[in-house]
Amino acid sequence: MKILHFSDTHLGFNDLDIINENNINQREADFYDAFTQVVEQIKLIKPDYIIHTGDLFHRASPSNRAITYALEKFNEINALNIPFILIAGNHSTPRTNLSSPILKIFENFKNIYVSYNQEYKKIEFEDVVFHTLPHMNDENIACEQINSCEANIDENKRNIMMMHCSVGAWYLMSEFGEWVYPSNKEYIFEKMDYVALGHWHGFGKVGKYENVYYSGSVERTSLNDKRNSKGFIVANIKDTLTIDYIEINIRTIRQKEIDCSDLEASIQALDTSDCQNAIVEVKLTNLTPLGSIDIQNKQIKELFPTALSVSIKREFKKDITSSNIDNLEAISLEEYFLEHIKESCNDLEYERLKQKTQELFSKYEEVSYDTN
Ligand SMILES: [Mn+2]
Repeated sequence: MKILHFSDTHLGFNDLDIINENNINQREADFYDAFTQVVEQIKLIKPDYIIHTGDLFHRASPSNRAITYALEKFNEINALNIPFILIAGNHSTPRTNLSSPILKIFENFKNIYVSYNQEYKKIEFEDVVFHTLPHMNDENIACEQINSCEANIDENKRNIMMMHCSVGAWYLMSEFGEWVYPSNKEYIFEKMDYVALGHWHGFGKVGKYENVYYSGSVERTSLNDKRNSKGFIVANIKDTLTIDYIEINIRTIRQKEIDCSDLEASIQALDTSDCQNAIVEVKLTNLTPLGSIDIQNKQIKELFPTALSVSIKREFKKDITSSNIDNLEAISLEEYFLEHIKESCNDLEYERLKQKTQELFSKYEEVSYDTN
């Protein structure tokens, strides 16, 4: 039995304020592209079942575009005649009982089975039972629901558990309303053929369990997520379980460093060949306060003309204590300017210009004082 497991597709997510040629936020389009790649792979792999372990949409009330896109793709999946089972994650679960869960829109598709009611739901086929535990806002209710799950294990069929949670404290995402699976219930995992997890955005096996996996997200919802590998799982359940992780192509993120103690050499040595269309993060290191003023972000960005975006972080020299940075604030524009001409001319010329500068600056101060 071949089960294709993917998760955390976060349709509708957007970031970076970059609009593409179709007038769509480029990062939002990246998420649609990642989802499309999985659907194309589903058509090739033709698994027996498809499962999605939550956070289909980024928000509980997605945009029209995200909903329209999802309906188009779900139509394609539905036409394959492969059962597709989905559970709600924390992002697609309303926080109050007043709003209607978005996954309800898939109720009328013939081959799509959704679980979103904050309770255990058994989805059963001839040879397999999917024990679905969607995101639950209330931990006490969640415990009872886990008990129902255990009570429904069918010895004569394959048993697959589907959840959107952190197993232990290791897989928390620092988000609102995360559900931590109680560790005293982990023994249930051993009674399952496969435990499919969502919520954690990296692919991986959970602890000592050979049958418990996060498929990871299909794109990064935060630039703190530096993973360049995203994809999905094909779980083959025969006498033993085999797990194949299949990568998709996603927007790359690159981290570069420019050592400002020798700016020119460092720029010269910079390899930008892997930055095409990438999200680039540049760290300027060994900066001095005055040196930092001289380096403009624009100048650094121009080093990566083919990147999608460039963000710059400035890191000051380690031996410069905060008091030196305080000094920077204390340096007036006048002093800074004088320092600059001192570097560029001889002493005699400096004295002459110094006088002139001080004259001009005092005049400027008078003017700005008057306008106040
Ligand atoms: Mn997620």
